[in-house]
Order: sequence, then structure tokens, then C-alpha cells
Amino acid sequence: MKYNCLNILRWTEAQLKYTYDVSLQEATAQELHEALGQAVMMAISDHWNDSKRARMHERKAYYISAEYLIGRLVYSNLYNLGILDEMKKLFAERGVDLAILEDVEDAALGNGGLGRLAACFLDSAASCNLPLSGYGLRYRFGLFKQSFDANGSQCESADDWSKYGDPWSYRRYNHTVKVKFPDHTVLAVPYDVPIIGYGTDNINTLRLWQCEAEEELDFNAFNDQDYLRALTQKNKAEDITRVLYPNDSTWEGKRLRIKQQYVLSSASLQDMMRTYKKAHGEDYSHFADFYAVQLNDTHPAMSIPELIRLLMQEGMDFEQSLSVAQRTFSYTNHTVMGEALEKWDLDLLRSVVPEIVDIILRIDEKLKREHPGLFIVRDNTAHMANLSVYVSTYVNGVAEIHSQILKDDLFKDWYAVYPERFQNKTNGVTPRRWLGLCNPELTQMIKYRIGTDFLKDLDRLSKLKPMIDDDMVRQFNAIKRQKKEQLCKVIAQKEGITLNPDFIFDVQVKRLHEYKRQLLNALSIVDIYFRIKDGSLTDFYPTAFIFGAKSAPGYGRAKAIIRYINRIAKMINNDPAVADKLKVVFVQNYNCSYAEHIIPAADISEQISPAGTEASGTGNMKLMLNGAVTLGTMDGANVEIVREAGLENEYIFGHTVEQLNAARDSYYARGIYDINDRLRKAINTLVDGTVPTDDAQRELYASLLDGASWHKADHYFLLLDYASYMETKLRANRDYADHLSFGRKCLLNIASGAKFSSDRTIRQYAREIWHIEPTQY
Ligand code: 26Q
Repeated sequence: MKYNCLNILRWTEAQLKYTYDVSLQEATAQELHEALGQAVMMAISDHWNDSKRARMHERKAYYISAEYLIGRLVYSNLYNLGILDEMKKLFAERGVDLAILEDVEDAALGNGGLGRLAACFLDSAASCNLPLSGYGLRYRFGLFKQSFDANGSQCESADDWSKYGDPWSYRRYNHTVKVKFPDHTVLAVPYDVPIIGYGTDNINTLRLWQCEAEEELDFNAFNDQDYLRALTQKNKAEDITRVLYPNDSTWEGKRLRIKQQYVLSSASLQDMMRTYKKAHGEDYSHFADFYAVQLNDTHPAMSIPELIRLLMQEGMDFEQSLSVAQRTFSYTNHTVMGEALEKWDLDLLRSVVPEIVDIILRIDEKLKREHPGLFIVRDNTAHMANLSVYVSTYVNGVAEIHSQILKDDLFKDWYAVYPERFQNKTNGVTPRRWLGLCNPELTQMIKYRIGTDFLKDLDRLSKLKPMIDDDMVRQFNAIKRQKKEQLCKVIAQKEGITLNPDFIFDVQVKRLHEYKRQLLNALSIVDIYFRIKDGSLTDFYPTAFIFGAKSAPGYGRAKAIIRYINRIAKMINNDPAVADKLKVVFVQNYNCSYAEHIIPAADISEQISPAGTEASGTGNMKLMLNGAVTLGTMDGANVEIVREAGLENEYIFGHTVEQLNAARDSYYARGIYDINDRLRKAINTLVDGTVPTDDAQRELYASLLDGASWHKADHYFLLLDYASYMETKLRANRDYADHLSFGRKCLLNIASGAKFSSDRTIRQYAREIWHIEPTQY
């Protein structure tokens, strides 16, 4: 179907006039965003309603996730509707450049990979006509905004993403539900976000819950002139969805976090029970025939006891309720790292959700009767991952190597009892946002060559392979150069740093964590810097090293790494002796929108976690699809990237999982430090005053060489993999000098990227886990 762009434009103008009393030309970015959003919402409303109605009586899938990192929606929505270019043109004819909407804030209701995956899945399901709805939380403040102070330290500020409004959701107060806690009851008010498919009329729904008080004001307190008390109930309710927890990969047992998780679980399941009743009546024994619910990690795992509680409230007995729950839920694990696994102290849990604890204990008793070796509760602590495995139909990891580790390691005892439950679903990314939208130049080139709209069916990308010739490589290189120029402008404007687009762009963008080894990258840069200075590295191809990462605000070591990189960047960027060879930029506030600028401009994609630590990675896939080669370890989805593109087209280094497991016990980091002079010199900059450092860098230094009470020295094997990393990094650097052969590698990465479309992933979930079919309506 074709949307009438002129109508959308006229509605936009009308909204601007009535709401803000401004013309199209006078409107600010925020005003234009509001008005255009509302106009698009009007335009799609029939299709949205029809999509909903068509599925009323069908089996559907539901994704419950505490995070959705959806980014900026205005361009992707217009893009998926197929009207972005036309709308740009219509606005341009009236003297308005739609690029001003770049000033509109991202919706960052997620931390990183897990939240962005949820957003990619929704895009893919809608585009593949799969009936998948999302449930989540509408945090008032998303992930904090990041800036660096004069010291190079991370500073956080609040992300008030909806302060100018939120045109992409409708408040559906009529579907409000109540969620009970021992000391108060809160309202969960749904906000529905349309998920617009690409190349289809289908529109799915993301329903985000916002907490509000039952009574806006306590009038008794108000009449007593006690204003503060009058507001407490309101604040107490609104506090629950006030802010997204900024931890990524470390777990924190916070009361408010339990409340968030319970609201998400309870509200979503109450909503499902309501729609079930409407479509199928009050016999809930068939619930699992119509509702397949995917738990995005254990954050929504309280959904399991909550469904059981709600079913029992409707008169079903415990055993049958548990059976319904087990057939309804499936669970995706996103990490093997112990410190990230959710374990709730039962007393704490009981003080917030007492009935949930009673049900968890009953489930645990039944489990221990059946399988005395397994447990959910141990040492007065509820292990949410174990609960999620026990009461699930399927459990999956997010890349082959990760799913294997789940079976061999993390859930070994469970795999022995329930082998048929374990699956793999390798992650993917939506090619619409991560190719079509962020790299229209490359998309156009591919479309022209293979003659189809491959973004609907990424498998067609492989048609490129036999067509790759010098001509295509030259064209690709020219596009890459163009994307670098564009990124240079963005970085100059945002960071005040000038980069040369003739340099290699070597990119590491992801959350800051020790296991992701940004420090390894930094040490190699310091080493390269010294070698350029002392003349022992003469053939180095000029390189700009680009970092983007947020650290959890309470993660001291990660913050120390940011500060260290900012300081070496300052030293290197201010040294005229290397000005034509080296630049280092740590961009501030890396987010979805920044990623959309950086990723298409990258030549080298740093994916350097020690094997066995990164569950999958998804940035690696985005970079591959935009034609960067991977400088990486045999970890996460890198393994599959290498298999698809060929080892000869990537730069792989370091120990494998098996080698690390064999080396672990006898590993002695200081032994490597003592014999590798260059590495030692680089590591010493953490403490020797080459760059300004403080106690935090001294602590980093000690963590590498001495360890701490909780980890042995160099827990993430930076020193062990260093030599191999450096050698491989320099080989990639030398290879780049041959632009044709390097560009060919890049193109082969693109042509081999089909597997990493989240369309492929979501279809596998649909077929192998949810057992749902695409519906045309
Ligand atoms: C838990 C408890 C309390 C507060 C916060 C959290 C929390 C929040 C977010 C713990 C973990 C996360 C996020 C994890 C995450 O993003 N994992 C990544 O998931 C990606 C998608 O599967 C993978 O590609 C990455 O490898 C994995 O690190």
C-alpha cells in the first residue's frame, strides 16, 4: 500500500499550527518531531488496528524484556513505511531539511546488546508478518547521557528522553492494571508503540508499562496541609519506573529493581489473561496453546511464579498452573559470567513480593523431589536462571559457542536431565536500521548490482560474491571514504577533534567492561605510539582509533579505563611527531544514533573479548554488514562470522576457549610482563607518569599483575593474548595499504553477512520455539 505523503505533510503543518502556532519553517526540531510523529501515527492507525484484529484468535508470541533500546524512531518509521525519501523531498521543497531531526533524543530504554536485540527482533517480526508483541517498561529516564570532564572522567546526566513529548506512543489508560505490593498498590498504565514492518502493511505493538499512583493526591493529607505526605504515595508509585538501571553485566540486588521486575511481569501477564479471556473464555487450561512467552534473560523471570499465582487465583491448582507455565515460557540466556546472574536473597524478595516467594518455594520443593541434585533455592537465595530453565519449554543461548557453553558448563546438570530443552538461536540485527537507513550509499550500490530489494531477504546478499571485481571494490572504497568524511564532520562537531578520512578507521564500540578488553586495545595503541616514536615501526599505515562506550556509573575499574584512554588520546593527539600517523578519539555519549554514523565508516571492527566471555555480540554483525573486517577472537558470534566470510577475510588472534581452559590454572601474567619489553613499557604507563594517572590506574595495573581478593591476576588474559593481538593488528594494518585486496575482504564480509539478519533469527524462534506462523492480512 502507498501512504499519501502529501497528506502526512499537511497534517504535520496543521499540528504545528494548532499545537505550537508555528509554520513548518519556524518549527524547532522538537516541534517538528512531535507534529510529524502525530501525523504518521494518524496515517498508520487503520493498519495498526487491522493488524491487531486479524490476530485476536490466533496463537501469538510475546517478548518480555526489561529493556528496549529502540533509538530514534522518526527516520526508521518513515523508512519502514517506504516514504523517507519522499518525505525528505516534500520537506526540502518547503525549505525544511529533515536532518534537523538528528537533534531529537534517542529513546535509550536499554543498556546495550540485550536491549538493542529486543528492538531488532521487534522490527524483524513485524517485517516478517510474525505475530509478536513486546512488553516492557516505560522508564521516565533512559540510560544516562555521558560526557567527559577535563580529566577525561565519565560524567553522567539524566536522559529525560520524553521531555518534549513522545509522539510514538499512545497512552491506553483503559487497559491499566493494578499491581499489588504489601504496603501499596500501583497502577501500571500501558503506552503502546507501533512496530512498523518493512515492505508489509503489518504493524505490531510494543506495550510499555508506566507506574502511577492509584490516587494522584491523598486528599486527607492534603486537607491537613501536609503537602509532602500528600505527594509520597504518588512518588512511591512513580519511582518504580523512574529510571533504567545502568548496570550491564553485573548484578545488583536492589529493592526497586525487584519492584520493576514484578510490575513488568505482573502487568504483562494480567494483560495476556485479559485478552485470553476475551478470545477464549475462562478455561485457562489452554493458555499455553495461544501464548508463547519469551523471557529476555532472567529480568522478567518473576513472570513464571506470577502466571502460576494468577492461574491459581482463577481456581486452577498448583500442579496444573505450573504445567501451563512450563508450556508457556521459554528463556534466553545472554551471559555466562557469574557476576551477572540474578540471585535474590529470599528475605529481601519476601519483603517486596511475598506471594511470589511462596510459589518459588513450592516450585523448588517439587524440583528437589524430582531431581535431588538440582535446585532453585539454595542458601536462602533464589537462583532466577535455574527457575527459568526448570519452568521453560526451551532454553537458548545467543551464538553457537555460547549455547555450547550453557550445555557444557553453566547448565551442565540441567542439560543432563532436560537435553531436549536446549537450543541455539544465533543473534542477528535488523538490516533496515543497520544497513538501509545508516548506509543508503552502500545499500544503493548493492541494490544496483543484484537488482532487488535485498533488505527484505538478506540471503540475496550472497549473489554479490561472484560479482566482486576491481570495479566493485573501487566503488565500495569510494563509498567507505564518503562515510568516513561524514563521520569526520560529526566527530568534529560533537568532540571538537579533526580526523583525516584517509586514515584507517579502527573502531571499538560497545559497553565498557573489563571482559571486553578495551584496555588491551589501549595498551596496543600506546605500544604502537612508542614504536612510531622510536622509529622501530616505519611502515605503519595512518590509523584513527575510535572508541565509544559507557561504563556503569558504579564500576570503578571501567571508569578508570575510560580515563586512561582519554589521557593517552590527549598525549597522542597533541604530539606533532605522530600527527600524520595516529589519532585516538573516545566519543562521548555513544548511543544508537552515534552508532549509525560510526559503523558505516569503520574499516576494522575490534571484537577482542577472551574466548568464552562474550555471549554473542551484535555490533560485530553491524560492522560486518557495513564492510569492516573483524579483528577478533574466536568468541561469541565471531566464530560464525569467520565461518561465513572465511578466515582469510578476517583477522583472528588469541587463545581459543579450550586453550584458555587449559592455561587458566597455571597462568602467570607477570611472567609475560617480565619478558615482553614493549608490553611492559605500555603497561607501565598506567603508573609511571607518562600520562597523568591516579590511584584508579594504579589499581588497574595491580589487577593485571597481582590480582585482587576476588580475581586472580589478569582475569581476562590481556597479557596472554597480547603478542598475538599485536601481530594480527599490525598485519591488518599492513594489508590495508593494498586498497584493492583489503576492499575485497570488506566486500566479502558484506556478501557473507546474510546469516546475521535478525529476520533469520526471528524466523527460527518462530519455527523452533514459538511454533507460530506468519500471517498475511
Ligand atoms: C541485572 C540486574 C540488575 C541490574 C541490571 C542487570 C542487567 C541489565 C542488563 C544485566 C545485564 C544486562 C545486559 C546484558 C547484555 O546486554 N548482554 C549482551 O546481550 C547481547 C544480546 O544477546 C549479546 O550479544 C552480548 O554478548 C551480551 O553481552
